[in-house]
Amino acid sequence: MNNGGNGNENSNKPGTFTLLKSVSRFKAGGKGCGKKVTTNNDGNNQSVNGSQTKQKKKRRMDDGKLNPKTVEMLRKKTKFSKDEIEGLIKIYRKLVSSCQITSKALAASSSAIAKPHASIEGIDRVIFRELLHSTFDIVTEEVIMERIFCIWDKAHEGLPIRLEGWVVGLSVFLRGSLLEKAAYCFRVYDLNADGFLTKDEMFTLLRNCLIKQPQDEDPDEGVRDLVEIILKKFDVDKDGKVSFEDYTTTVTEEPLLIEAFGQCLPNENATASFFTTLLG
Ligand SMILES: [Ca+2]
Ligand SMILES: [Ca+2]
Repeated sequence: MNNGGNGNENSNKPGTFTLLKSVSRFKAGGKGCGKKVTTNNDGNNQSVNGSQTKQKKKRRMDDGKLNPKTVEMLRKKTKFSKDEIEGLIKIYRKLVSSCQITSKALAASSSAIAKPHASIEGIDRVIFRELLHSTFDIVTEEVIMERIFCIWDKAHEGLPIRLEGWVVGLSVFLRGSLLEKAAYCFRVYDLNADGFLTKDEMFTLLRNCLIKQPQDEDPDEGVRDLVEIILKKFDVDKDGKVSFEDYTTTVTEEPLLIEAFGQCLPNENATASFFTTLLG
């Protein structure tokens, strides 16, 4: 006997996902949040102007105020301007509140996946991955998507992404030097985080990148060949695996190889339109 659950299953994705189509939607939600940080709808954002902060309640970030110290701390740690950081904090808050809505919706529709980290404030895996996909055009292997989420926030690996991790991660993702980006990509690819990319890991990462012909006797053969070719390219010290040094040496010589094991960085267009929206 099927009881009540049916209604939910038709719409198995919570409606909040449509919120994530693009960052402009987030911005649209808080019209006027852009640059002009004057008094607005809730009268919440004045603090950035400095003067009106009499009642310093030391509230947490999600109460609407942008703590100038936090903004300044993030500005020092990243390659973003003050305006950009303020915009990123606002997006963070929107994402976090989407996460809360989503976990409630999930809880209502299927109790199995429901409980994740409801108590930890941060951007959860579902929302983050949706953002990577829809805002940054990352179309990549499931395993890479998962790794990007897991390593994004160094201080909270695998947990919902906190504000600092969000902004610092984006700084590398969007504005990192070649070496910073290489360090990030390498962490993504190093599936077991032991400091080396092994043939097995490469195989997992590259497994689906060749189109398999139905008539192929051993469809994995092509992938194994590819792994050998790429290994040869990267394995500078010839020990059969790729260390971070091997990887950076190779990437420094040929920057295009930085994403040889799968896409984990945004392309230029996606980056440009993200900034346009951010400051728009
Ligand atoms: Ca490894
Ligand atoms: Ca090596």
